[in-house]
Parts: sequence; structure tokens; C-alpha cells
Amino acid sequence: MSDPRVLSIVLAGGEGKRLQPLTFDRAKPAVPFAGTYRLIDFVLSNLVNSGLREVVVLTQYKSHSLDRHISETWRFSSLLGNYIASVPAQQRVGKRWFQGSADAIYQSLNLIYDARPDIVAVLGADNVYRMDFSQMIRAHVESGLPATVAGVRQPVSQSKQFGVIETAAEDPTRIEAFVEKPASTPGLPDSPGEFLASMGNYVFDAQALVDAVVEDSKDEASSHDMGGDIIPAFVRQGRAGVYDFEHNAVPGAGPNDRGYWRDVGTIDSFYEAHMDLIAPVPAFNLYNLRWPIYTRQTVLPPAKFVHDIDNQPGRAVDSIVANGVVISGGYVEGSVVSQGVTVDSLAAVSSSVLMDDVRIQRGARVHRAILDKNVVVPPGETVGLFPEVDRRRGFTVTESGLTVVPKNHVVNDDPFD
Ligand code: ADQ
Repeated sequence: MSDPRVLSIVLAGGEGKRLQPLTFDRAKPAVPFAGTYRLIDFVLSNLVNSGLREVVVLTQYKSHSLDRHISETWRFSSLLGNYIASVPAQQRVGKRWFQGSADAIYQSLNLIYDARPDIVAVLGADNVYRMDFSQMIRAHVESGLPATVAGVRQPVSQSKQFGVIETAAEDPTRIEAFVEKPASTPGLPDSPGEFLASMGNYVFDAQALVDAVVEDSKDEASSHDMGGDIIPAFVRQGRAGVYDFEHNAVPGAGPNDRGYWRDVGTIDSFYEAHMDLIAPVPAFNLYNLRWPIYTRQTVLPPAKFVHDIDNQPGRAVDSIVANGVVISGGYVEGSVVSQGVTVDSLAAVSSSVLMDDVRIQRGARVHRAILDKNVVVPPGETVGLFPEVDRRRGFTVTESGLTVVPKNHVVNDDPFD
């Protein structure tokens, strides 16, 4: 068979409730990541690098900043039929928005009819990883099955965040059972502490996907969800295979970051994925330019580190520092510092994620915190050092003790002191 014609559908309409307050006014795929990226840049870079350039992005929830990012960043010539189009909820079928992710595809069937693909790849928009999707598509075609789910090993303690894949004993490439987000799951025979999780990336024969979402749309008991309804239906019919991410290899991946995949659906996992970037030998290597992660950067001057007027040095170690940052007489350690941030004299920032244009003023201290865009920490204030104080101020503090300060907030004194 000549190369199949592939349409890629990126599901980008998720609300991202567990990432609040970062998703109060932006969709999860638009959440900033690693100083200069948005989460959606990872799947779109993977698509472009895999040679898949007919792409629609289905948006819904608070999609303004996502739409703007896609239209400003992900434009390429439509010559040779290349496009990345952002498609908002259509309300085509009755006056309702998308329900689950399968309904989003059902309401967008016209896009599939128009593109006339042989294969449809359906991809999540909020994971951090490198993957060559063309290798998965090849494995899908060779399997002869109409649906293929990408799988990656995860710790059994995480089963309630993922679809759990069980493969057939006699044929480990076929899925025998699929349970969406169970409270617990047994481990794999060769690794009892791990199970095979769905990555939320699927490849379908186009007609089989169309038939499945049409069938699902008639089922009033369905939640119209890809992981909760469509994949289990293919599995019940014995028509779903698994593609093990372990077999995927992208150019330039080193032994330390091969097979890296992070779901960043919660504040803690979002934070951990940032910490993976800053180790001297990072678990995920942003510097692999043989499989670049693309984004759009504002024009800003390079980062600058200077002594202040009292001759205090401005320093950052074990950190990522983006353009436009000025660290003047302050100290940053183990942190991700995004575009346009300023850190003033005698201020100290450790183990934190600072998003665009955050201002850390004289003598302020920040530890184990995520500060969203434009947050100001005034002189002498602290964030993240005293979780109880942060809770009283109304900030989100996770079970592991991370503080999150929402966009545009000026951190004030403990109101109850
Ligand atoms: P979740 O990520 O929890 O689990 P979901 O919230 O449906 O599932 O999000 C999947 C993708 O679809 C995200 O990119 C999200 O933005 C998008 N999405 C959700 N609802 C949408 C809608 N109505 N319209 C458009 N896009 C929508 C899924 C699978 C699990 C798997 C994990 C891996 O269901 O089986 O293990 O992904 O991260």
C-alpha cells in the first residue's frame, strides 16, 4: 500500500479542572510550560516533525488564548495541502457544545468527510513528550486492526488518572481489556509496580472511527468520551491493538530521555515536569534540535545577570532562564524563570516556576511555588515558605505543599496577622 492519507485531530477542548487556578481563564493546552512554550506545542511539534501536516485542533473551553497562540504560531503555507486549523465547537448538532471528546469528533465529522483520509490520528494536547507518530501509524497498518492505542508504563499508584490497558496473553499487541481510570489495578507480570497506561493517542481506520462515533452518538447512556466509551467499544469487539511507546525512537534522543512522557494534568505533575528540565542532565532534553519543539517567542532582549548598587551579585544556578529576564542582586536556584521576569536585590527564589513578567521585588522569598503571569511579590514578602499562611491568603496549596498564585495577583501580607 502506498503511504496512507492521514488526518490528525488534536483534542484541545479539555477544561483542565485539576490544573486550576492555571486554567481559570485559559484552556489546559494553552497553559505556559518551560519558560517559552505552551503545552499544545509538544503535540503539534511531534506532528510536524513526524511529517503529518493535515491537522485540525478541536477547541472549546476558554479557547481565546489557545486560538491566538495557534493562529500566530502554527501557520504554514497551504501549498501541498499543509494546514493546522483551529476549529471551535460548532454547535452543529442541536444547540449544545461538545459533551465528551467523542462528541467533539462527532460534531466535526464534516472535517473528516472533507479531508477524505484513510487514517485518522486522534491526539491529546496536554502531554510533554517526543514521539514519531509515523512509526505508530506504520504499526497500526501492519496490525490489520481498525483501532490502535498508544501505551506507556506508569506506576500502579496512578491508575485513576489513566486508561488501563490489558493485553492478550497469547498476543501482546492486542488489547483484551481497557478500563478508564480505575481506583486500582494489578501490575504487569514482568513489573508488578507498573501498568500499561493509555497515552490518550489513538490511530483509527477513518471509516471505523466515523462508524464508532455515529453509533456512540445514539447511545444516551454514553458519556461520549474517547477513553471512557469509544476505545472500550473497540476492545469489546476484539478490534483494538496497542502500540508500545517503548518501541518509539526519535532522532537525537539520548539514553536519559528516551521514552520520556509526562501527563501534566495536575499541579503536582505539572511542577514535576518542570523539575525534570532543570537537572544538569535533564530527564527531558529541550536541546535536541533534531526533533525541535517549536513555539513563538516575543521579541525580547537576552537574559541579564548583574550586580546591584550595593554590589550584590545577581545569580541563577540549576535553572532555566528565558529571554527578557533581569536578575539584579537576587538569587535563583532550581527554578524555571519565564520571559520578562525580574528578580531584585536580596530576593531569593528556589525550586519554583515563574511565568511571564512575574516581579520578585527586593528581599522577597519564593520557595516551591508556581507564580502565574504578572504576579508581583512585593518587597520582603514570602510565598511558599509557610503553606498555612498561603492557604489563609486564598492561594491553592497542594497536598505536597506547593503554592500556586493566580495570574495578575499582587501578594499581600498575611491578612490575619
Ligand atoms: P484525560 O486527559 O483525563 O484522559 P480528557 O479530559 O478527555 O481525558 O482529555 C483528553 C484530551 O481531550 C485533552 O487534550 C483535552 O484537552 C481534550 N478534550 C477533553 N474534552 C474535550 C472536548 N469536549 N472537546 C475537545 N477536546 C476535549 C485521557 C484518556 C485516558 C488517558 C489519558 C492520558 O481518556 O485514557 O490515559 O488521556 O493523558
